[in-house]
Amino acid sequence: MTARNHVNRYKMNYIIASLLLSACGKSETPEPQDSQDPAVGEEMGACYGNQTCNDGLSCVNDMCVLDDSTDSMDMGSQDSTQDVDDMAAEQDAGVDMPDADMSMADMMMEEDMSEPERMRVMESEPNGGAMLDEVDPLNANELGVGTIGEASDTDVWFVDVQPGKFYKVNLHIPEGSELDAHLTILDAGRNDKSAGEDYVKIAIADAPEGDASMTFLTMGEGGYYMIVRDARNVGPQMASVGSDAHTYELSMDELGIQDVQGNTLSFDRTVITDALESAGDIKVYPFSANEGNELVVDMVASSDDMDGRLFIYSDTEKSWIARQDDRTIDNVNPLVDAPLFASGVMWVIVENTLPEATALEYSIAAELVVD
Ligand SMILES: [Ca+2]
Ligand SMILES: [Ca+2]
Ligand SMILES: [Ca+2]
Repeated sequence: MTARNHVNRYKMNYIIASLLLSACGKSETPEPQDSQDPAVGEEMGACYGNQTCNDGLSCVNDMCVLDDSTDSMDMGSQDSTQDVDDMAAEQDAGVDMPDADMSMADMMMEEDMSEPERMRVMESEPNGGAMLDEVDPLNANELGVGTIGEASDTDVWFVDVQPGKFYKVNLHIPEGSELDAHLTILDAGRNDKSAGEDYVKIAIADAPEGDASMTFLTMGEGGYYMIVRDARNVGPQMASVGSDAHTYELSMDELGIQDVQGNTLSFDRTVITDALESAGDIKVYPFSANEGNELVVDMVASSDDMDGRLFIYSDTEKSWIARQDDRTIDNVNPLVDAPLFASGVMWVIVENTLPEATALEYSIAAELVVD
């Protein structure tokens, strides 16, 4: 290994270590509040102002009810009545049969057929992210297949994506795999800065032997790294886990904004409640504004289980123009209070930075001062 290799590997490990610290940091928050009856957008709750509900629900007579058309999401074979075009296109695009010249071909046929079929891309080690040639490229319609082969193994995949798109990334643990899923997504370096200085988010297994998944908004240029590790190899104890049996499959699907849109936010300081559906989920609140307008967004988690983070994304700038994580050293709830330096369509993005969080309700209020 070359000296530069060492340096770069050190750098990546440093990035991983520091982002881990930031993600597992402070957790003091205001007193927990009890949640009320079904919130707007939830099952049996009222519809949003635009007559929509949360995923899996339909707005009927201004009440959100279970939508049986969501079954179609499981299979790519159905002509849906109101399915998202993007989703259908994504699934069509994924129906590429790989060449049958691999020994994996037979295994593929025995895989869970409820997943849309994708081109399988096998990792090529070392794939440790230390240099460009140690990163495996992955496209949105492909399935990255790899193994945490030894305790020191870190697998880094690179996705080159356009800004302003929502992706759900899934680190799938195949049946029989011994991997304890741990997934990190970070920017691959932008604006002459190191990887991970702009954006980092971590997801862990959603259940014992479960997958790790998260949704994120692509911002800026340069693409993203997706880092796969075994959770037992992460953290201070740095256990030594890895073998041919620590297998995984990594995929990403583009979502439409309707898949991630939150309850209606009125930008007049009205406090609304909302919730992320999982620790790695995001919620998006669209609005329009002009340069020089003053934006305030105040988000408070309902319990200290959740640690919120805010981004203000500008469609004009194709990147975030304001962000906030912890409002004070003792309060991890984010508060954006800033003049905007862009005009046009923008999104307030709510995220959670604690991958183990399960209570994901929060209140949010915003104000746009046009003066
Ligand atoms: Ca590997
Ligand atoms: Ca590797
Ligand atoms: Ca925070």
